[in-house]
Amino acid sequence: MQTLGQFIIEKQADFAFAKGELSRLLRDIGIAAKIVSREVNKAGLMNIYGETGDVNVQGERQKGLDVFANEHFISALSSGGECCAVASEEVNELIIIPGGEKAKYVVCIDPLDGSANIDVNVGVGTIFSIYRRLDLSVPVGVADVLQQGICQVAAGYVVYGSSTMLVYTTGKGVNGFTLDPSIGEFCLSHPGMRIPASGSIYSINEGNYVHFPDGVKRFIKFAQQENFSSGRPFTSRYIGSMVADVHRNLILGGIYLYPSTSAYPDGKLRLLYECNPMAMIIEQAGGKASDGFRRILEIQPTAIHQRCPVFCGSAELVEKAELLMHWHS
Ligand code: AHM
Ligand code: MG
Repeated sequence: MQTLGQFIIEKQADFAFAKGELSRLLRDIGIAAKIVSREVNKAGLMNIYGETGDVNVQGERQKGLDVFANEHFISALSSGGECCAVASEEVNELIIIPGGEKAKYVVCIDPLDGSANIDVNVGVGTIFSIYRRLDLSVPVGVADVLQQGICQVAAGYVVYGSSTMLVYTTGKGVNGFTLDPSIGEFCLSHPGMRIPASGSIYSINEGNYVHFPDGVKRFIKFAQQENFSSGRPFTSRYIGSMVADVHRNLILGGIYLYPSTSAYPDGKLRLLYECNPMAMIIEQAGGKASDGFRRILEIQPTAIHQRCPVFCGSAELVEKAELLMHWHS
C-alpha cells in the first residue's frame, strides 16, 4: 500500500531539478482535504449537537461548510510557503499570501463545489489547479492566474462521496487515492486512471432543455435514440456535483455537459477552478474537454471568475457533441 505522501515524493524524481516545492504544495492540499472530509462527514450531525444556529458552542458564528473549506485550503496553502496567491470561488479578488513573495506557485481553487448538495447528504468536491508564477522578479498579480489551462503544472479534485478520494495529475497520467479513515491517509487505489474511449452515460441538467443550443438538443436526442449496436439509448446520470459526475464518467465512460443556456450564456461553471482542472485530468486520462467548439485548455482567460461552457469525458462522445454543435449552432 502506498500513501499519497510516499507517492508524491517518489514521483518528484520524474521532474529533473525538482526541489520538492510542488510536492510540498500537493501534500498541503492533501492535508486540508482530510480536514474538510472530516467536517463534510459530520455535516448531518450538526443538527443533533445543536451547532447549526448562528452561534456554536464556542460562541463562534457557525460557518457554512463552503466557507470552512475555503479557510482551511487557504490556510494550508499559506502556511506551506510554496504558494504566493490563490484565486478561490469563495473570494472575489485574488488572494495574495503574506510572506509568499518568493513562492513559485499560484493556485486556483473551488474549495467546496456542489455545496448545495451538502444539506441532502449528496457527494460534493474540491477542485484545484496549480500554475507556475510568470515572473518571480515582479509582484504576483492577476496575470499569474490568467494563464491558459495548458500551462497548469498540476490539477486535481477531491470527491467527498461514499468514500473520500483525491485524484490528481502533474501531466504524467492520473492517479487516484482513497482516504482510509482508520489511519487518516490517502492510499493509492486507482493508479494510472484511463477514461474509456466511449461510454453510455450522459450527464446534463435536462431541466434546462428548452434553453440549450440546438447542437446540445441534438446530442441529447442522439443519446436517447435506440441503436442496438452502439448500446444506445444511453443512461442519464446527473448528481449536480461536477466532481462526482465527472469522476463517475471518468471511471465508467461517458460525457458531462454544462453548456450555455439562456440564463447562463457562457455556461455556469468557472474556467479557472472548475473547467480547466477537470479538463486537464480528463485529457491526461485520455479523454477530451471542449467548450463545444474549442479545447478548453487553450482558452485565454480574461477574468478570475469567468464562466465557460463545458463538454468533457470520453473522446468519442465529446467529438460527437462538438460535431453536432458545429452543424446546428
Ligand atoms: P457551485 O460552484 O455553486 O457549487 O456550482 C457548481 C455546480 C456543479 O458542481 C454542478 O455540476 C452544477 O453546479 C449544477 O448546476 P445545476 O444545478 O444548474 O444543474
Ligand atoms: Mg463551484
